[in-house]
Amino acid sequence: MKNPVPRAAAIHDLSGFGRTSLSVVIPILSSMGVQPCSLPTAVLSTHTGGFQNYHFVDLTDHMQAIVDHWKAIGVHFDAIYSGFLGSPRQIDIVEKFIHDFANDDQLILIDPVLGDNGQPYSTMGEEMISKMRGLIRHADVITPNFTEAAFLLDEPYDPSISLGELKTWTKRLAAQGPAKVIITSIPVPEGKNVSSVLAYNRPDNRMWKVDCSYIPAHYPGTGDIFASVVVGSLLQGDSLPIALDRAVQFVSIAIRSTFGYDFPAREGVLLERVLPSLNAPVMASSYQILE
Ligand code: PXL
Repeated sequence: MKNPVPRAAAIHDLSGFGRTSLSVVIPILSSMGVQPCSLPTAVLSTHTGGFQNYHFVDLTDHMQAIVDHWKAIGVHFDAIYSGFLGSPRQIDIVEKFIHDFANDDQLILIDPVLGDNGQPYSTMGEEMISKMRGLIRHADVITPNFTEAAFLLDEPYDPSISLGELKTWTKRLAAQGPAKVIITSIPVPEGKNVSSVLAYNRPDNRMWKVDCSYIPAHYPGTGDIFASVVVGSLLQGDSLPIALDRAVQFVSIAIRSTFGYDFPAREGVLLERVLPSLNAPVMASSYQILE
């Protein structure tokens, strides 16, 4: 039986304070008319970016039991969406999840969270990077940032990379399995305060780029927000360049709505202020066609 609204398995941690992971994934998917089903990887008092002494409960040992129950009651997913994973064993569980719940006409988006600004996150060693290379083979869509794309391809992190070289990166990543590759946070050396996002669709060999004006503030969770909007948009039937546009515009408006306030960036963007804009029709589009 077809689900009355699209249903997505959301495999992320739950950080209670600070707007990252399930705390942003659930409201965004719900706002976009997608039912989120959480498979939590861990529960934390706060996310790890900018907070000390957070309490962390690893749920790795409980994940398979949750999955087994879902299997027993015959849950059908229209999408499988994973983000921050805490250990190589969790990557194995996600891989098995995809194998067990795969069906035709399903969206599998893997956000290969590994690092940023040329550096791996503290929990991401060589083994995590190598296991993530295996996991993305099972995805339809991946959303690495520029740093993660370099790690996945075993390329040096070079912010002065040319657009031509980046285009080959998207194709090399797509050759590993995913039909759609979106690389975010690409530095634009000649443009001050801009970064860009590149998307490639392997089946028809087309590529798009969106430039974003950069605000000098870093808010944790914007990668999770970006990927969640892409999931919602694709499940609504949008094309890849429109999904890209909607995700870039939503992250930009969320950051701009937040920047004027004087409060700690570690608390994340003021998602509650901008969430209703996800229900607005697509009014403006800024993607450029590259190929
Ligand atoms: O993707 C952001 C994120 C997710 N989960 C945890 C984090 C962060 C960012 O800091 O710490 C636990």
